Amino acid sequence: MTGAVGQIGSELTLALRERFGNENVVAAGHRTAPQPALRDSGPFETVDVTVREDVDRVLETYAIDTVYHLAAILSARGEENPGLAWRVNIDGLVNVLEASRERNVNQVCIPSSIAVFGPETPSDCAPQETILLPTTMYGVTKVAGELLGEYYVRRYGLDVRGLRYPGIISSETPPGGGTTDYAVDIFYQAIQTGRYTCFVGPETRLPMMYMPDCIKATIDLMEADRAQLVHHSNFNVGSMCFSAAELAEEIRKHIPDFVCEYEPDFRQAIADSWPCNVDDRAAREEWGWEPHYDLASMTADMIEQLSARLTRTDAAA
Ligand code: AKB
Repeated sequence: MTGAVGQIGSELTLALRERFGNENVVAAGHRTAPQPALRDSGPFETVDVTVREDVDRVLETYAIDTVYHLAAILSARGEENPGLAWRVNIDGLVNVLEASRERNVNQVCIPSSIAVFGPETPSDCAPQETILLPTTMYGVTKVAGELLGEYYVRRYGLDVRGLRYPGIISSETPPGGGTTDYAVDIFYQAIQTGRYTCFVGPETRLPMMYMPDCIKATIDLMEADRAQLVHHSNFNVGSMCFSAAELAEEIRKHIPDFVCEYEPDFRQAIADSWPCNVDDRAAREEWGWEPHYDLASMTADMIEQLSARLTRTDAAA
């Protein structure tokens, strides 16, 4: 698991360790120190995916048969440093695909994102096959990543699979550097201070998914019968879709004095370039995708999980 210290990687690693045994899932992170639960439950390696020798060393040492390549620079950070986004998201991906091909790895999971879409894509129910003209470097690298995935399937027979993740909401590891991060930050701030200043406007409506559904989607796709797959590295997966104001309203059902203000910054333009929901019929038909959480059940669970760990620090506490 590259990117194992990140928002999705950290929880996916623990889910896979529970499924396949702690010693059988190697967590690989870059600079950030691993969380104790991750560090203490199984092997951990420091890996820079842009360094081919690092990738080779871990595949070789542990005789890896399946790679989950979660390491990536997300949309907002990618706009601050497009060169870094290209190096990590493309050079890193090519290193992982080449090392996997040469070492006869069975399967490679390469996540994509709703960031492949752009302003020309239909915003309501973005089709599986549609215009992919992203305006961010992150989106550019994700489109190229999907195409590389399909190329490795066709040219080398490598079993590459991937989903177009929407914004992922979770209570364990905070996200970093994404445009959809507001949908997680808002919960921390609502519980800790009762106030949040949102960096996109109240009407901003994006596709989102709760982490348990994200883990389920990823594992279900990886375990799907290969013969049933028409698509490989670019599945749309829908779950929920709400505006920032609707999220704040839902939180207010649990924290009635919660105040949300809006000060859009450069991330507004990125959010505006993405669709508000996606057509995921291919995922439903080819490998049985079905989400479990909606806005109400996700919000209730987030508040329960975070309230057990965080304390309110403001005067209203
Ligand atoms: C981001 O906001 O950049 C990511 C994504 C939608 O891929 N969460």
